[in-house]
Amino acid sequence: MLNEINLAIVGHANVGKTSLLRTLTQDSQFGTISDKPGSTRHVEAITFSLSNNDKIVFYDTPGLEDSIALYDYISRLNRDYTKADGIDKLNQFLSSPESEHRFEQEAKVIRQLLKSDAAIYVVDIREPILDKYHDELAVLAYSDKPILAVFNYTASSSPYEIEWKKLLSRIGIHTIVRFDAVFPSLDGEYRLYQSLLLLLEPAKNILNGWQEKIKQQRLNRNHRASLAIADALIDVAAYSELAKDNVEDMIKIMQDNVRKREQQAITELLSLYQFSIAQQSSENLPILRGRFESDLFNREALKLMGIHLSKGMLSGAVIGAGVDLAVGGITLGSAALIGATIGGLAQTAKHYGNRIRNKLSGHTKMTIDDAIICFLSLRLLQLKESLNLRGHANNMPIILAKLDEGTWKKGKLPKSLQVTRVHPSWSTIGRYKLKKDDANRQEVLSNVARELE
Ligand SMILES: Nc1nc2c(ncn2[C@@H]2O[C@H](COP(=O)(O)OP(=O)(O)OP(=O)(O)O)[C@@H](O)[C@H]2O)c(=O)[nH]1
Ligand SMILES: [Mg+2]
Repeated sequence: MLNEINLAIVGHANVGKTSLLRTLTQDSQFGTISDKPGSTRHVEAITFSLSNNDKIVFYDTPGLEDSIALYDYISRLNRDYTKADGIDKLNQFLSSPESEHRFEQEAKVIRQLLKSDAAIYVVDIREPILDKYHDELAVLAYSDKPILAVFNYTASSSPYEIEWKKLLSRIGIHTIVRFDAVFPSLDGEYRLYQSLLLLLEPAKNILNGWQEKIKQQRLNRNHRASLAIADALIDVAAYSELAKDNVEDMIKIMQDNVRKREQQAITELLSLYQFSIAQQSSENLPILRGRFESDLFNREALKLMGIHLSKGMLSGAVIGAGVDLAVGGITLGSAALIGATIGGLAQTAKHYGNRIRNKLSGHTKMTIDDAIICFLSLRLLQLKESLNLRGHANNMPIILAKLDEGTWKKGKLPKSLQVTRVHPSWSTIGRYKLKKDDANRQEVLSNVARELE
């Protein structure tokens, strides 16, 4: 049994080799990707250590460009030596002068291929079969290495797919997998490694170990993301300020603090999933430069998300003993308000502030409305779900996943979060110093995270 496998990713220029590696290694920072050929100039390795010292090493290689001339050149080398097999021909090529000049890039690929256990040949199936592909495959086949063909750009169908299969089969490549580097299907990765297993039976343990590692990485990341979201929700739910004379100013301060906390959670999620914030740069999409486009306190956005608004938030009026400062998304703690609520309260926060600010005692607690916290949780959950499904070669702006999160849409906090309301010291925002290691907070944190999953 092997305890290390080396896999070379090869193919024509600009077909998505580096993109494929980003997705397989779940690393959006790996290598250089661009829509122009020649992005990868050198062989670049990425190594993963598995348990029991097993290792899997992927090698990204420069794209093959001038394959017609290369094939021609190799065919003309040492024609007298008629018994030369494919590997001899490649070795002759590597010791020939042009391997350091005209075919310097191609030589890097072939050198790496000969040192590897197998190759993954990436095909852009939108391309018709051209002579250059024939020739490049003929050269690669000289290496006598097991080759798995990966059909990229399979998110939409291509009329050339059958032709590609025929061509590959004539070269002796019969193991083919459809795997879109940017929009991988859910089982794509599994099929890819199963196919690789067929070619590399001695590396079975390593490939299984690697698949298990990826699976664990996914689960672990999903869990850490849930904890990050739960942490933000607890911070916001436990957050309170005292209403004094300046109710409207206080609302603004509280809103701002909560917005900042949301931003912190977004940044944590993006970095946990190894996506860079700078990538999110397009206009008119929900996530804009790493932040949500619509404001957390925008009532229309809340409605669009389908959250049931509390009556207070709908009308901005008094409910029972509590008063919702509707537009602000802030609630006055109901207990504190007994005695302070009066009939005929105005409909808006502004009015509310004017009319009764003098009647509020200096100890009235202001907290963030349930509906806002539900909205926050839905936004962060959607982001998490999108990141869970997102290929690491995808450098387009994040489009939020659709969720069917009944509990949160009801606009009422689930039980696991309700308890935080009476623990202002559990919030990192506002008046109190957080007791980070508070065992009760930790317990609630895992409960909330579980509920999120
Ligand atoms: N939509 C879509 N775009 C892709 C896919 N694969 C790659 N791309 C895009 O195609 C372009 C080229 O991708 P790269 O990964 O740089 O290709 P490469 O084969 O490494 O290119 P070289 O290093 O120049 O040989 C980039 O703009 C990618 O975003 C895919 O499956 N779907
Ligand atoms: Mg590349």
